[in-house]
This record gives sequence, C-alpha cells and structure tokens, in this order.
Amino acid sequence: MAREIDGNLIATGKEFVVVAARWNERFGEALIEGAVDCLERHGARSEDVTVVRCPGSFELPQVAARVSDRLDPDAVICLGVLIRGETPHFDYIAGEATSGIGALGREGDLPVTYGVLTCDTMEQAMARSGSKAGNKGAEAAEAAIEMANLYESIDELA
Ligand code: DLZ
Repeated sequence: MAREIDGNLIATGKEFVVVAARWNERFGEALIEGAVDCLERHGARSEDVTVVRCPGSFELPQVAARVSDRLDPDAVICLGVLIRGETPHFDYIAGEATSGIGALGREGDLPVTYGVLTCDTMEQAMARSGSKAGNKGAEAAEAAIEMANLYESIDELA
C-alpha cells in the first residue's frame, strides 16, 4: 500500500505570525480576527500568535520574509485587501504581493499562506471578510496549520 502523509489541523504547540496590510483597514481587521480566531480554536495559545501590520499589500512579501527570518515561526499567514481602482495600480500591487508570497513559500523554509483579497468592489471585500462568502483570513490560517503539520510530517520521514 502506498505511504500517505498529510497535515492535521492541530495548532497546539505551534507558533504563527500573521502579517496584515493596513489598506482597506475595516476589511483587513476582519481578516485578522478570522485568522486569529481560527488559530486559537485549533489550539494555538494566544501568546504563540503574533500579528504584524504593514503599510499595504505590496509590502507583505518583504515583511513576511523578515519575520520568517527573525521570529522563526512554524508558519506565516499573509493578509491584505486590494480593491480595484481606475488605474493599473491594483494589478501591479496584486502581482507583486501574489508572486512575492509564492516565491517566499517556495524559496524559504516555512509555509507562507495567502489571504489576500483581490476585489472589484467593497461588497466583494465585505462578503469575503466575514459574511456570505466566509472569511479568507480564517481560510489562510487553516491552511497554515495544515502546512505546518505537513512540513513536520515530511521532515520526520526525511
Ligand atoms: C497604493 C495602494 C493602492 C492604490 N491600493 C491598495 C489596496 O487596495 N490595497 C493595499 O493593500 N494596498 C494598496 N496600496 C498600497 C500599496 O500596497 C503600498 O503600500 C504602497 O504603494 C507603498 O509602497
């Protein structure tokens, strides 16, 4: 039978850093709340969860790299809210945030998860930060717990 490994959703004993952009703060704070609540519900102690705020989503990969290096958590969760305006600014920032977070996850040693909303309207941001379409901060936190445990399982096999 094939050997199978996966990551469980137990956050007990693990340390997490939530890096959150301040832009569109109302929705951003709701994402942070969803993420922290999810981590604690899965067993993380509040003292093992650190929230770091940065100016905007463009800076998320930079700050995530810094906290990975200096704080050495089990996983980093990146949260931001981008709402499309009339210029291509949105696309540049979304591109940098997305590819930067992905690159950090691939090239670094830690799982880095992606809870960045890329919305056309405030209504879409509202729906994804706590109401109809769920809370993407909580989803990114849950992925971080699974990834932290998955990396641990992989390391045990190595
Ligand atoms: C400049 C800018 C704009 C126009 N829109 C957003 C946004 O919707 N969401 C977000 O997180 N950040 C935005 N920013 C700020 C940039 O991410 C960045 O902080 C600044 O360009 C400074 O480097």
